[in-house]
Amino acid sequence: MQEEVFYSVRMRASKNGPHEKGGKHISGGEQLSTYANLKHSVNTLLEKAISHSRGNPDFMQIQFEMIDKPIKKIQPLPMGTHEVGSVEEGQSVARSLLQKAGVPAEMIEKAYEQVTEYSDLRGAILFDIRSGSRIDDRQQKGVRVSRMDWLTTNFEKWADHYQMPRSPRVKEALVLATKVSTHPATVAELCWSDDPEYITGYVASKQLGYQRITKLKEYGDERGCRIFFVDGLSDRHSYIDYLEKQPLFVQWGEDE
Ligand code: WAQ
Ligand code: MG
Ligand code: MG
Ligand code: MG
Repeated sequence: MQEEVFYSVRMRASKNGPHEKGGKHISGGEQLSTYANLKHSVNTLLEKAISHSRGNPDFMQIQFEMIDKPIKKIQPLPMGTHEVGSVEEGQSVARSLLQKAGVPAEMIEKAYEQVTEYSDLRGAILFDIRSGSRIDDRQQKGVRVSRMDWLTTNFEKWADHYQMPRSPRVKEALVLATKVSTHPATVAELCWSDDPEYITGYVASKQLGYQRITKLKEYGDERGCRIFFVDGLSDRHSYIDYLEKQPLFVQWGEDE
């Protein structure tokens, strides 16, 4: 696989104009594809954008570019699921997991105070656990993690083994969480979807793994959240460069 040439394929879609002109974010997606598979990749992303629960986009862009670096392979984070009965219970589980991962309690509260302000980005925000402030300079865009994927056959083996749905959403979230948590400056991640029908979210970190929480918002709510809690970030630019540019495949087990 390492000798094969791969392409990064990215999609973003919005409504009421493009994102940079104030349009509402509908959907984004990123894949790694061989040349032979590009048509399929582009189609998958097109399909994702035009049949989205956040609405029909009136702007969409799909691009691909060849990757000129070796692609790293890493094991998926271990996974756990917390069944909760209410948003309040779910959010309290999330807070205690973040604390376990090493985010000080007062910094968790500071981040939550800012959550609604950042709920309609198409990327993630970087939150510094020392200063208690957002440290990326991406405003309404946020930082979009890219150049990562998980071969479908290997993901489906993982899903069957853990009795998880073979869902692209779970695959994409676990790929992203695995990539983000692998960087030593990442303390933890907090995420829930901006899709109105999807209420399960997670807290992830290198030591805790990927901890799913079955209810982090109410049905119908289009406010999502993606925060990377970071510490000791002397070089913010190389961190963002890792998130956006380091190509990486998640691979479970030993097999190809
Ligand atoms: N890089 C950075 N931020 C992203 C990316 C990305 N590649 N993709 C999405 N986001 C941000 C963006 O602000 C979205 O609005 C927000 O995250 C939510 O994205 O185990 O579906 O794709 O059952 O709607 C987690 C639980 C599901 C899955 C998360 O997020 C499971 C989800 P969505
Ligand atoms: Mg999306
Ligand atoms: Mg997604
Ligand atoms: Mg979404």
